[in-house]
Amino acid sequence: MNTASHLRRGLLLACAAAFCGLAQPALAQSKIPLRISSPAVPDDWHAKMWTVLKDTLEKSAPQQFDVQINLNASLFKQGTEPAAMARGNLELASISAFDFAKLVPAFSIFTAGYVIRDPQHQQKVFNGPIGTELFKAVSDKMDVTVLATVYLGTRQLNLREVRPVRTPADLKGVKLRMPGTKEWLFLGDALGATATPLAFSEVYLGLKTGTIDGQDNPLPTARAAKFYEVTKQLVLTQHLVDSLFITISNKSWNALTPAQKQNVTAAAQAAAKFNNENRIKEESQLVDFFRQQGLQISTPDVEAFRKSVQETYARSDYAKVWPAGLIERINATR
Ligand code: KDO
Repeated sequence: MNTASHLRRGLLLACAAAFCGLAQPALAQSKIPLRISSPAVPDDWHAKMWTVLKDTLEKSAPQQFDVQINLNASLFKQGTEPAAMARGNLELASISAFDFAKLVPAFSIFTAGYVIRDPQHQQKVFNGPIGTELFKAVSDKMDVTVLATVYLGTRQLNLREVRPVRTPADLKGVKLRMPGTKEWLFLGDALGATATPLAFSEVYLGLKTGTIDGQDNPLPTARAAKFYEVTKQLVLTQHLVDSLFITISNKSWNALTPAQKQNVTAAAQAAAKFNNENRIKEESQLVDFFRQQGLQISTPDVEAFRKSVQETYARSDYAKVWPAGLIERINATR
């Protein structure tokens, strides 16, 4: 090699190195951000599921996404996630039926107690034609796409002091904490209690200090958030088979390639599956755990609760906007 070609080669190598140097951060920057916000505590299954989503996506689409998991409502307050997504400040979240119902009134059917029977029924309803129709309305009105249905668990009552509870009348005057929207408060009142709004992150302290008399949540959440440390009774009302929906903003969704859409959907579904399987398994074991923690376990007259709650909803304005025949179709889904 003569001196000139030596020089040329050196120059080329130097340019390549410089290009690589520039290309490296550019590549990092070009990763698609997927910011997640959840009020869940880190030890709960629907918090851990986000790591499953992140890992699954990293395997199927290496280096393409920058998944950022924010728990404990550290990024956005509980219930404000849909607005953050609409503003373009958040890409992914697990949204509840209660938050969908604010803009898609038909969704309030799933905020009513004793509508969904169990986790299997829930998956069949949302993975079938009813889910397709309602998720389309959610996409049209809220500009977000639902990717998977998460079983949050079956909500039970959890009281600070022991009291006899057989029917809704026994909850008269009980300050039952509910998340702070009218749909949630309606459910608390329908149970016979005095619904009191409070953010999830404040419930432990509220129970400890007595600003509230009780809270309702699925057992795995009561375990993960350590509510058993500050309560004395569990009342197994089974009043709501609760759902969360892994949802992505349409702005982010529409910017993905078909392959990326497939990968993100598969990762969301893997996350939901991880949550659902673990939560169902844990739910079946937790009554014993709470008993060991010293809580009194009460089995109320669930039929009395069901009847009273269903009648309250049937009389309400919510039922007026439920599409004709929807409750029958939900009931007939097997
Ligand atoms: C709660 O605040 O009781 C609730 O269970 C409501 C759910 O919709 C969901 O926001 C959940 O909290 C959080 O994910 C914390 O577990």
